[in-house]
Amino acid sequence: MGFTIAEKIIEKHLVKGSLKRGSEIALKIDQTLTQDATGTMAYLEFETMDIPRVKTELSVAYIDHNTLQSGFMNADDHKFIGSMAKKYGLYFSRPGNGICHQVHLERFGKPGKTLIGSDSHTPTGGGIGMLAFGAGGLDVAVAMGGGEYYITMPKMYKVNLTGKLRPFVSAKDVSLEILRILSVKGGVGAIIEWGGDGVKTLSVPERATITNMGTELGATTSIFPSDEITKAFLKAQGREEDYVELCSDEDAVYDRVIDIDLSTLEPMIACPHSPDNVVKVSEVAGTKVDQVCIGSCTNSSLFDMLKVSKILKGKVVSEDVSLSISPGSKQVLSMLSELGALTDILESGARVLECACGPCIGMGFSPNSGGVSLRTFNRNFLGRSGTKDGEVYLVSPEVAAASALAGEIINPMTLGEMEKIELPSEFKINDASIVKPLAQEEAEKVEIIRGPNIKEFPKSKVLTDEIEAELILKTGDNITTDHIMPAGAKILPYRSNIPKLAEFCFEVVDESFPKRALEAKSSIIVGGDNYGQGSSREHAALVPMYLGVRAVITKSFARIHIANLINSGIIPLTLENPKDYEKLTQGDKLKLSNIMESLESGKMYLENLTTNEKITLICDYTTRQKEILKAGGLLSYVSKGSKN
Ligand code: MIC
Ligand code: SF4
Repeated sequence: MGFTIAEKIIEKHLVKGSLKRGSEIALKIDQTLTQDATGTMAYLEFETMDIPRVKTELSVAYIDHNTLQSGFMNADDHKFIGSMAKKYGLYFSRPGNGICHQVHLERFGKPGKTLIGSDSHTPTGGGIGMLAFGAGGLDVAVAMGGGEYYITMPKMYKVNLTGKLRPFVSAKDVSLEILRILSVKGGVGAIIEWGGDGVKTLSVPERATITNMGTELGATTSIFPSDEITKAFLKAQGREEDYVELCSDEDAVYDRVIDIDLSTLEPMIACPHSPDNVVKVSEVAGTKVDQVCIGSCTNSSLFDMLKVSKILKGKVVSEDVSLSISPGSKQVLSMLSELGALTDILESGARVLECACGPCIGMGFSPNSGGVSLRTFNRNFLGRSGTKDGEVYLVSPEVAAASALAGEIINPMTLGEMEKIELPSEFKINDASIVKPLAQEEAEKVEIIRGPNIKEFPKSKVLTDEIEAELILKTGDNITTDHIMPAGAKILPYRSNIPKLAEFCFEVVDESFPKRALEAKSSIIVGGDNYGQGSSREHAALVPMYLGVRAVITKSFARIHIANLINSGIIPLTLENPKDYEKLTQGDKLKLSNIMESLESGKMYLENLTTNEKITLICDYTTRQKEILKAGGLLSYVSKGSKN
């Protein structure tokens, strides 16, 4: 039996387990990345492991999320992370250098290598044939210390591309089309490999847009072959020596194959408030627009920005629209400037923001009340923009730029000719904003800078054999980590201050949650399907743990979130019969008993003390996960000296 691309990389990095799909495997990790919103916590966790220097081939700490410095908090975190990078042998990408995924692709990613990052869009690296996973900060900290990364060996899906995209149709439309087909949970438990003849028509930035948004499918990761196009990209980045060819075997076995003919696609749009709420742009054309935002790790490459500048050139943005442009990296911005495209963008009346996540994570540029915002981003979850009643749509750069000019949603295919964009054969390389790791001797002398916003890591409780607790919150399906632990300019500065952050937990769902949870002391949350989808933020587990949540019971979980719950010592349980969801009401008194024995048997019984009903729950964990839960979380498990 032949191998898929992912299986080839997994085989080379396998430390434990086998390629049997559905079984637990441990992988050696070559590279790690962190960003600042998850990084502070990841480095606090790394510190407790007492390891003098990172053991990976390469680890990079990026500052790209919390760049609005309104108050000392974010600046404190930047200093902390910078000093950690110096002390422990990491590269440090300074604020302004760009979004982690874009910069990593340009300067560090290598085909055939493994990468984990404390950000769910780390699979962007799959655009150049990396096997790249989003993970919780603690998993990244463990990998920096040389520990393996544990996942369930995924199923393998293949998307077979044929044809070629027409002008004004772009990679983003491919991502939206696959979301329309599969939905936000259609990729759970799978690696999505993109293949077929159509792949040869897609540049690296286009491939990276597609692997980036594979995260929205819930996929474990996404990957493209590494071919001549990858080689040309690496050469243009002055890194031709990093190229290796990678393709799947003819007889590789896939669990599912989906065909997409690129030539038949047309511009697509994800309507509020979910990335899979996809229709054709032509179906909502004419909708008035208040704001347009172009950028984010999905669509901020030079290729995207050049397309935008061509559409804007010589025209003026509608007077009713505010247009923001955030180039993905310093390299992109300075090349736009050299090529004169920045002038075309500025002359159109666009507001150029710094090279960072910005509006994508609610770091400024929130829309007006009830405003319609068209964004080239990857997520449009309720409230994520910072305006609770904002109507956020996800589109390609072409749709965004054309609609910004028109003041309403338009299908750019109606614009006529699109000038062809060629990617340069050489990118402008200037790594001045990347601080290199210090030699060991120098590194040892570095003092860690810790501002007052950096609080101690919260301690989890050792697991008890019985938990009696209140059902403190019952939610519906597809609850995102943005619901559980919202982000945005007001809240993100407290990512290293769990007690303060806790005040905002579930803010968009139920403002009274933090107070009620603290009063209850011990509580249980009940959720529907795909609970915890979206980001990798471990804060969505750490904060509930701090507030006394002992277990979360759902119909199903998203991959990274379930790992984060276990790492935080919260028991994730699934209903054996999803209909039992109806037997649970917020406020019920619940009891879990014989927990230790149940962990072994894989089934746990829940008594609803309020209704006297009994419900069967599944707790089908690996031996390692059981040990982590018993220890009260990964940190206690690791510090107990257990092997990882
Ligand atoms: C996001 O897009 O939601 C984030 C902000 O990048 C998160 C990480 C975080 O919450 O810090 C992600 O995608 O993992
Ligand atoms: Fe940053 Fe947005 Fe990408 Fe998250 S999705 S890494 S916030 S640009």
